[in-house]
Amino acid sequence: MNHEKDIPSTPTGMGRRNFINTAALAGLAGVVGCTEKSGTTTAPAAAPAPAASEHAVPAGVHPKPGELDPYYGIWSSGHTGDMRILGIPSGRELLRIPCFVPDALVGWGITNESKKIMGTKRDGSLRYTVGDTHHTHASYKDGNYDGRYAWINDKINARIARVRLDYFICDKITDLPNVQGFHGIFPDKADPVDPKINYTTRVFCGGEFSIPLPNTGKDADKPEKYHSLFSCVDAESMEVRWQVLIDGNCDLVASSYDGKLAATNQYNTEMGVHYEDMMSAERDACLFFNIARVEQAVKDGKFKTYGDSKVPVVDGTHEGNKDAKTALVAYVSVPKNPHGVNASPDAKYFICAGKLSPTATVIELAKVLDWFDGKLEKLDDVIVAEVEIGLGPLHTAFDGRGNAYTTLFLDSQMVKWNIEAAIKFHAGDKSAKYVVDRLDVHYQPGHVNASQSETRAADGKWLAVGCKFSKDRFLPVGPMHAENEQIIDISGDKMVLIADHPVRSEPHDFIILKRDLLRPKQIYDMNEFPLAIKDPKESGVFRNGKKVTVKITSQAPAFSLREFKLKKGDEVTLILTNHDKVEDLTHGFAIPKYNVQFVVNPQETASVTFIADQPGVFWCYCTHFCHALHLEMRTRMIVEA
Ligand code: K7E
Ligand code: CUA
Ligand code: CA
Repeated sequence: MNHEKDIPSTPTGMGRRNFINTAALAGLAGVVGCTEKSGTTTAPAAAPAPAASEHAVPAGVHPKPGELDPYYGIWSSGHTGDMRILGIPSGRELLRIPCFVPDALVGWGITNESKKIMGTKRDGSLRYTVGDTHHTHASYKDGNYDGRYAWINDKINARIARVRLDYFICDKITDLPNVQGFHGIFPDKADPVDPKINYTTRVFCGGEFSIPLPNTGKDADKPEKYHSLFSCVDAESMEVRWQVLIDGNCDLVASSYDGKLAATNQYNTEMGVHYEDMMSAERDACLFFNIARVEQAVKDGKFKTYGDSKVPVVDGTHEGNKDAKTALVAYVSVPKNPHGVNASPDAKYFICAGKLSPTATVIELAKVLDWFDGKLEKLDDVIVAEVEIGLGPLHTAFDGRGNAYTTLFLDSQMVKWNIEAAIKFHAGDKSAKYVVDRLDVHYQPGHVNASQSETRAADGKWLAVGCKFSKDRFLPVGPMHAENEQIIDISGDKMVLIADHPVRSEPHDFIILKRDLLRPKQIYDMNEFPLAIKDPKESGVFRNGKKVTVKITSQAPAFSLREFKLKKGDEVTLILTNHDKVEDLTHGFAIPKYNVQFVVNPQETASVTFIADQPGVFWCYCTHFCHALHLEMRTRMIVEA
């Protein structure tokens, strides 16, 4: 396996050969471990010398059969509109939670319950069948995840979905009024006023595309009418609490640990309509919202509304925020077209990744608060470092030991850099070596996150990198490739690439949290469902003119009704309650030719409504393998002509 002469060295000096050796060693580590344990002496002949790795590959990277991953990963899916749950570090995908887009496995978008969450038109059809999820974050308590909720954005239709992390289901979807291109999302971590509230009560949402407000089609050519809104959604009610009208646009969003500040990066301070215009200025901005002041302004009635929306909109424009002592928003100048903004786990800094500038900018939050209090004269002084890290910085993760890990899209690299050293360097100490390590990734990374990264409990064990291109890493499967998510061990000084995982396009953001922070429930509580059929004896066909209700229960391997009769033209609501109590004992319900398919998990109830427009005999069958008699688990729907 001597390919090194075909493989050019990368410009960084980190030879591809080195990389390949490290990866090969990682792949073989498990084998070596096993042979040692079992006492055999057959070491793999091709194993490179252990010296190729700076430190040992930790055990359990790929769990053995039956072993569990120590972390959950919560992933956005991109244009499939769902949320994905992974085990980390194995990268094994465990679940897809449909949110914005119908899902045939569970019947999302088919059942009445899911349609109600997704939203329907007058005729009962879904309002939208497409989505584009980018950013996902979970609720906090005391600066760490509390396992209640995760939220995820839909960029296309400006919707935010909440996922309950007890059942791993989407339970609410909210539209953001007057927003297009809803992109960044971040829950708050505390209340800025009430110190007793040390948990998430708000979710901040950035509107990326500026549109004429109100967007009636009359003002397309009036640039002064174009604005973006920064929105705050109530974590419990999921109602939009308020919005802030800003100049420029919103991209990514971050929140401070004390609850006092939220931020959004903006790449289009130029208010350009074409990309050349959007990159014409040398600097753009990172905006800081003073949350307590925004909420006070809303209380004081200092807001407008737009169009049909009743949501209060306060003024966050340059014009309305000139005086620091009353300003709701601070516009901090940062280099050209920034992308990610991330909060360091020591609660001190926000890091802005430069994207079109090869820099990272470190902003000290205490100084931002000083500026709002009139104690810091020049807003520019909130920047405590602006240092070169490489080409195309996009997102940053943290290890809890003072280091930041930023994706370099153009360099196809991860760069590990030390925040305090960068601050020293920026202050004039040119001997401060802030770049600690660089590692080639494959290829062109976008999002990155480390285990527990954006919490006070950042533990610096694993880094996942979402590489937008996989090229030669996997078997070719036609023009579109899987993306390559890479797992990197960051527990030592050097980053060590451990594994590649193909993922279906295209996840953006993700978080990695310790598995004991979630407390998943194994079966549903039947009382959560108003339509639950509590006793199988309540099953039957109940007619009210043309409206018919069919009540069925399931218990392996049978449905409670062996058949049910309908008349052509009936409007049928079929309710199914699963009476099995064993975890994972899910049943499906499919009606041929009626476009009906859904599942009911243990103790769950779901319903569907349809018109019995095709006469005949239809074998409704269980779609989910549940029992030795799974294939026999059927009921006859008889529609009389
Ligand atoms: Cu989070 Cu991809 Cu929407 Cu950056 S964005 S990569
Ligand atoms: Cu019930 Cu298969
Ligand atoms: Ca710009």
